[in-house]
Amino acid sequence: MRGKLIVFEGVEGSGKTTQLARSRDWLLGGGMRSCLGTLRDQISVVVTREPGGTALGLGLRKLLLEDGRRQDDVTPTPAPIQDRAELLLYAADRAQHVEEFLKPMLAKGVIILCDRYTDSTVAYQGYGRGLDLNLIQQLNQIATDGLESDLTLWLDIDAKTGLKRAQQRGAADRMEQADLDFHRRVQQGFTHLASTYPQRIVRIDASKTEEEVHLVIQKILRQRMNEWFQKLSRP
Ligand code: Z5A
Repeated sequence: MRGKLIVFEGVEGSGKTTQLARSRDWLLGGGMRSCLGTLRDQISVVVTREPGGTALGLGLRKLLLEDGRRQDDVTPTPAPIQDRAELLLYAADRAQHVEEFLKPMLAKGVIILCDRYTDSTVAYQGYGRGLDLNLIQQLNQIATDGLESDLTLWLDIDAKTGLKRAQQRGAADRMEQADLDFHRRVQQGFTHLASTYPQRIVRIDASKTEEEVHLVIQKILRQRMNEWFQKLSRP
């Protein structure tokens, strides 16, 4: 039996990471039993993310998202990462992640919860940075070797509220210093993707409380797991 790839997407501060962790805890803590019955014992759940789901990816994540300079660092300040270079680094991270982690896990029948995937590239590098959307689609195809998510949960929140939440949490990284217009374009990207791929992407109102959002996700996961595994769990 093939596993399933479930992706969490959204702008910064949408609550993806929080909800991914809660979904994992729920699935492992009894949610899977209620959906899968005895099949539960044969299916496991793993979490991963992009960028940074492999050792190579962790290095790329550092390059992409951290300034990485100590106070006593005397090396010259590196030039900013150019938009096309950024796009290719995300693609390299994904190609490695797909081959090293996602495909083998799916082949073992594992349920994968993944923090960001191809839609982030469309939203951030396409809508946010303004790079060619056809080019991004081709690059996503190359990086994934055609591997699409089975379900993408899009946590929809307006960019300003998301940024406020992310800023309250701690230090801003490279992306969070970009202006609000950028994040609004990213949000438009996710909106467009959700209307283009309604079978794959489910919109979730992420402006609600953490608990309310979690209950909505639980309901969707229960429904999908029943659809995916019902036949298998019948005696
Ligand atoms: N990126 C890209 O450009 N292209 C690509 O192809 C890919 C990625 C794959 C890293 O992503 C960056 O990479 C990202 C896009 C870019 N840009 N940035 N920066 P990341 O997922 O690792 O980091 P992030 O997007 O910045 O995620 P985040 O800031 O960790 O946000 P989040 O995961 O959506 O939210 P959270 O950490 O769960 O919650 C944020 C805070 O809000 C936290 O204090 C929570 O306690 C709080 N929170 C959560 N839910 C709620 C609710 N419901 N109400 C109130 N407060 C809440």
